Amino acid sequence: MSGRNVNNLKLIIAVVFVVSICFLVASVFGFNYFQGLPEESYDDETDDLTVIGFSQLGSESLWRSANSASIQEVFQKDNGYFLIFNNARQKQENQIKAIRSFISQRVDYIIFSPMTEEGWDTVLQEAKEAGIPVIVVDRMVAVEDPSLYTAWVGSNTEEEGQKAGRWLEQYVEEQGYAEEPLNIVVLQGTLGSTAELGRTKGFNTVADEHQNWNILKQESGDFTAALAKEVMRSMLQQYPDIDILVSQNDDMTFGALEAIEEAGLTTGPDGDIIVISFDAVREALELVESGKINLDVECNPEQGDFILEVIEKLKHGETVEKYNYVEETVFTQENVSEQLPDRTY
Ligand code: GYE
Repeated sequence: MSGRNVNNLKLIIAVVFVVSICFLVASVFGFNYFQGLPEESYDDETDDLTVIGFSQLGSESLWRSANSASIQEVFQKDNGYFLIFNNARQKQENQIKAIRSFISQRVDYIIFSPMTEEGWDTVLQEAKEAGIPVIVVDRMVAVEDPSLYTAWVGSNTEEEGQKAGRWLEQYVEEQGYAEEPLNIVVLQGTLGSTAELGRTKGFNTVADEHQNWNILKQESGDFTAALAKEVMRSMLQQYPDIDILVSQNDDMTFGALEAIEEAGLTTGPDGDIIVISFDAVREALELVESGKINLDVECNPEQGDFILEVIEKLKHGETVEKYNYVEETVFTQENVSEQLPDRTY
């Protein structure tokens, strides 16, 4: 054998050795990390605990962070639970992967907040066949067979959209320009998500009753401040005469307000543009109080206790309601100050 071949052979042996060590380490610590599966796993210690796999769709908004925190807070070890949390980072394929890994880990319950409504039939069928109850939270799934999930906990987003429309109706009436042409732009959330579909439908139902409400444009800002700022900027260039902005979440409102200010315009009860927002997180409520946002339609992210109640009932063999709506209200300058001291998110 030539010296060169001997060196190549040594190199190959070294590579095989290093790769084997990696696999050994992987098998000791579990393959999850290497497969991009949930960061946390569980073992024999969890024998007495109820194991929950929770697939959260992402972390696009303040609302979402509050929602994750609310669920993480209730499913704790001292409460009898072990929670495997997976953040899908805004990708449905990651959610499907996470749910499959929960099934293969044989969790007791699966909780998941679906990114958009379509495309869940197959994976939910797999969960059903494995005998694992699924609790859908926040957004809905559009599946052919509703028995693919046990219960749903969330907000009535269509009603939220309607509340926005009814408030606007009353407000323009009080201001004395109910009969004048009103130019409206809408920043929509992630297209195809329940929050976008519901809020769009609910608001449009009211808008359709008014011939003088001109919806100039509806465009998605994907529930994020950054994209909404860009979209708002181009809407302002395209339509110099916007009277009303309907922004389907607070984060998009923050971005849009920056674009509006940069265009030299003002917002709120004393401003150029009426602003309607959704979610009612603390930072946005402060802007309601200071007069930059006219109306914030509340969407309650604190779903943890409701989900706990559903799972506790299921654990005790009780029947549960299929659809569970959380309570919500609306905020304007008139009532916001009472709420602010108690707002934790
Ligand atoms: O309004 C928004 C979030 O699905 C209700 O998703 C939820 C929405 C919420 O990113 O801020």
